[in-house]
Order: sequence, then structure tokens, then C-alpha cells
Amino acid sequence: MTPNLTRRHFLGVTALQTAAALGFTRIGLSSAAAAEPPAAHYAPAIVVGSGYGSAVAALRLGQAGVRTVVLEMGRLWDGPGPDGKVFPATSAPDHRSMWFRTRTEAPLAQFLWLDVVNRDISPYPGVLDRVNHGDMSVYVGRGVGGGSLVNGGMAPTPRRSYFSEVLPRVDADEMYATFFPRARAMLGVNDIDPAWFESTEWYRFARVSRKHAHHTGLKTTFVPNVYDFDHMKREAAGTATRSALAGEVIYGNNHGKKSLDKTYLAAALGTGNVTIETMQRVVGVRPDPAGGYVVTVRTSDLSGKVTQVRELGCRQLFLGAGSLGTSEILLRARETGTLPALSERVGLNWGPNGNVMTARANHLWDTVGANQATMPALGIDDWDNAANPVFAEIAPLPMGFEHWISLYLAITRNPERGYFTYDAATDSARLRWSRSQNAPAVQAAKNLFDRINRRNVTIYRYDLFGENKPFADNFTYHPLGGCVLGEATDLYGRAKGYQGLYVVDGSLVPGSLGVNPFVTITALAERNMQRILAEDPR
Ligand code: FAE
Repeated sequence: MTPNLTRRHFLGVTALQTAAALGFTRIGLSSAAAAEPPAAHYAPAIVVGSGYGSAVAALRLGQAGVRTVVLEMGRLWDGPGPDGKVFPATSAPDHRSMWFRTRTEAPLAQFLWLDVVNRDISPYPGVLDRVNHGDMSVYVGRGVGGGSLVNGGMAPTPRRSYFSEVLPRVDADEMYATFFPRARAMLGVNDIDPAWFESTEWYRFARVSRKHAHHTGLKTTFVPNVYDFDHMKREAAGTATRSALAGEVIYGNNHGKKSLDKTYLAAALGTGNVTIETMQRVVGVRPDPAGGYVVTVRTSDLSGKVTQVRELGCRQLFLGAGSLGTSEILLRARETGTLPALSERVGLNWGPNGNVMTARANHLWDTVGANQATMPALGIDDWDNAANPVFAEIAPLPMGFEHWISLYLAITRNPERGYFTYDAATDSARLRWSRSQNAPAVQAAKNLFDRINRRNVTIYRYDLFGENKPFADNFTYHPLGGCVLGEATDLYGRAKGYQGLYVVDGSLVPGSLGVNPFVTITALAERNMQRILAEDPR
């Protein structure tokens, strides 16, 4: 990072803090000094959403001198709540935990078949959303930073051979030499100290799973993360406030995690050309007869009441609302006729990255520890097994007491794909995905964990996922696709049929990556933005 960017980055961080302290919904360098005037009607570039793809777009546009407005439907997570913390503890969820719910909907909802995990809460623009589409529910982050606010921070780079299989027309040489390293550096990816990993009580759960995997003849691998492992070490030593070691993750981390508001978005604001507006939901897009686009934006207050509906014009429009959000915006625009020339491929080729969760019960002597770090650091890597490729993240289950459970999020190579349709009655996109489509993923996870159970004489847990199921096959953390690169867009994310309209997020990836996706989404956005800024008229 250049010294200049560091100073600018610092200015961006200050702007975010000031906006949070003063409760602004517009965040820019000038908002660090005073409330900004009401939103203008035009910006040269608009970026929708503030997750990975959007954050890259905002930074690179800002650096290129393009005045850019980022519109995010969630709030800024930077000011303390009633308990003095920004985010609530996972064990004590409150209104901040979930997006307009009366009860939390945690992925792991039961223990010993009892609904002891979820809590009644009051509706609020909380940080985690579970978007329910029948047989498939999709977890997403809401707020400035998108998924980076709630995710496990795991930052693997996909296997090159599989990346090339998934996106054969993307130059892998360039990705692996330039854009993956660039993304990792900007995101603050770091590795756990192996010596500390071996000795700390906080990763005992992972070492136990590793022992069982190795005993079965399987490989394990360390997985890099954007959680600052030095901070975590200090948490363990009692010299830093605990976050990953205090059970914080899916409802936000108060310390240690380099979420996008600390990295790309702070740097973007630091350019002085980028403004982020919160509680702004983009619902419509139409071409401006004078050139560019007009977006329809709904502003809400913290009770969810729509306080304003306005139109905002731009020359270039970058959609980074995530796989669900971007697919919905474009599908609605095509189906309602505001952007009729969009590709027929919009809404297609969606997948849950083969996600399946499962859990095993260990022997009494294999204690996993009451103390567990929330950031996964190890995975079982059986992706090279052509007959049954699986990459299984060894997931923590920090309940504060010994439970002898080994938990996993398996990423499988499920070839099934879903698609979105536009439902005029609700004016929303519906995901078409049936439970049977997850059968290949469940089978692949079962093949792997049956082997581990057989070899270690252990069994599955049936009490955690509802319906006595040992496999959770009805949700994903990794929605991918819907506006796939080279199908709904050209090879750089330019929407087919229109100029100056771009897709920058996880909807570009056709349903599967073989590893956790945010590094790839970031690197692809870096690649695409470099090309767009070099070639396209502004
Ligand atoms: P995303 O980060 O979802 O950002 C989209 C943003 O757009 C959000 O802030 C939305 O609120 C906003 N938005 C949506 N619709 C609109 C609209 N109409 N108007 C305005 N704003 C809108 O998109 N991935 C990993 O690589 N490693 C992990 O360890 C990991 N763990 C995860 C754990 C959990 C609990 C979850 C939910 C996800 C996890 N993921 C993980 C997935 C990762 O966070 C996800 O792939 C990325 O966040 C997707 O990035 P996008 O840029 O596509």
C-alpha cells in the first residue's frame, strides 16, 4: 500500500467513525466535518450494495477520479448499541442480529432437539438476513460491508484447475499472478501461527477433527483468514478485548476482523470521491433518454418505514447487491420492461457452492473444548478425490461448555443449478431450487463423513438441524450466480444489451467454486474494474 493510500485510508476510517457517532446516513470525507446536503439527483457512477464486488468498484472508481455514490440497503455498523458494543454476542442475540425479524433464525437452531438457540427480537435492520426461498434459504450480510460483517473470514484461493473449469474463459495466469494477490493484500488476508494453533485450547476442536481426518487417511490444510490472528493471540493472552474468542461471528465481530469497512471501503472513502448512503434500497433501473441510467431508490428509517422514494441518475451503474440482490434487480428490470434488451441468461446458473453442514459425536476422551475460536482455521481437503471431491471446513461450535461435537461446513461439487423467476405479485425474484437438487451434495458429504465415522467408530449428531437430519441441506452461506460472466454479461461483467451497466459481485460466478468465495469475488472484481476503467467511456 502506498503511503498516500494509507493516509487516505485513515481519512476514510475517520469519516466512517464520525458518521457513525453522529448517526449520518451519508458517509463521505466531508461528512467527517458536517452533515452533507441532501442527496443530489445525479452522480457519474452509482454502485449498488457495499459487499466485496461493490467495495472494489468504489475504490477503483474513486482512485480514477470518478465521483461515486454507493447505495446500501443496510445500516452503518460502527456506533455502539445499548450495551456499549456495535454487535451483540452470538449467545445473546437482540434486534441488531437479524434483518427485520421477530425471532432470530440461526443456522444451527437446535441442541438436543431443543430450540434453545433462537430468541424473540424486535424488528430492526439487523446485520444478518436469512432470505427464505422454499427449499433453500440464503444467509447474507446487511450493512456497510455486506457479507464481510457476518462471515467467518475464511479466505482461501480456489484450486487453479477448478477455477479454470468454472470460468474457462478467464485468463488464470493473470488471475493467479496479479488479481488474487492484489485482493488478498487489500483484504488483509493472514495465516495462523502453526505453533500457536498446536498449543492453544481455542483450536482444540480443530485438532480433534484433524486427528480423525488423518486417521482416515485424509489431508487437512490451514485456511487463511481476514481475522487478525495476532489480535486473536492477544485475546487469548488477555491483552486485547475478546471477539473471536468471545463467540462473536454471525451477528458481527466487535474486534479483530478486517471487514470491508476497515479495508476497501475506508480506502474508497479516503479518495474523497466516494460517498456511501445507507438505508437505501435500489428497486428499479431504467435507461436515461439523455444517456446513462436512472435508479429508483427507497429510503427507509430504522423501523423499516419507507421515508422517501427518489430517482438518482448516473452515467455508469455498477451492481454489487450480491447474487440474490443483483439477480433480482436485473430480472425485475427485464421482466417489467425497463431494460428489455437484457440477456435471457439473467437469472440463470445459480448454485449454493455445494454447501452442506454436518456434525459428528466424538468419544468421551476426544473433548473439543468449552473454549473455541469462532474463526475456522483448518479444512479437510479431499477435493482431488475425483470420485467424491469435498472441501470441508472444520467449523467451531462455541457453546461455552464441552459438547463433544465436531461440526463441518462441507463444500461439494454439486452440479445442480437453480434459477430465478420474477414474481409480479410480490415484485420480487423467486429462487427455483428443490430439495432433491441438494441430494448430490448430501451424498458427497455423507461419503466423506461415513468414512471418517467408520474409521473412528463415531456417529452423526441428529439433534442439531431439525427433522432428525444429520445433514443441513436447506441453507447456504455461499450464493453464487444468477448473472454469470460470459453469459448474462460479457467476460468483464458488462451487462449484455446495455452500455455502462455492470455486474461486479458473486452473481458472476456460476454456482460453484470449491472453496469459500469472497477472495475470488474480490479478485474477479479487481480484474474486471481494471479493464472497464481502461476501456469504457466515462
Ligand atoms: P454481499 O457481500 O452479499 O454484498 C451485497 C450487499 O448489497 C449487501 O450489503 C446488501 O445489503 C446490499 N444490497 C442487496 N440488495 C440491495 C439493493 N437492492 N439496494 C441496495 N443494497 C442492496 O455480495 N465467504 C468466504 O469466502 N469465507 C467465509 O468464511 C464465509 N463465511 C460466511 C459466513 C456467513 C454467515 C455468511 C452469510 C456468508 C459467508 N461467506 C463466506 C460468504 C461471503 O460473505 C459472500 O460470498 C460475499 O459476501 C458475497 O459478496 P458479494 O459482493 O457478492
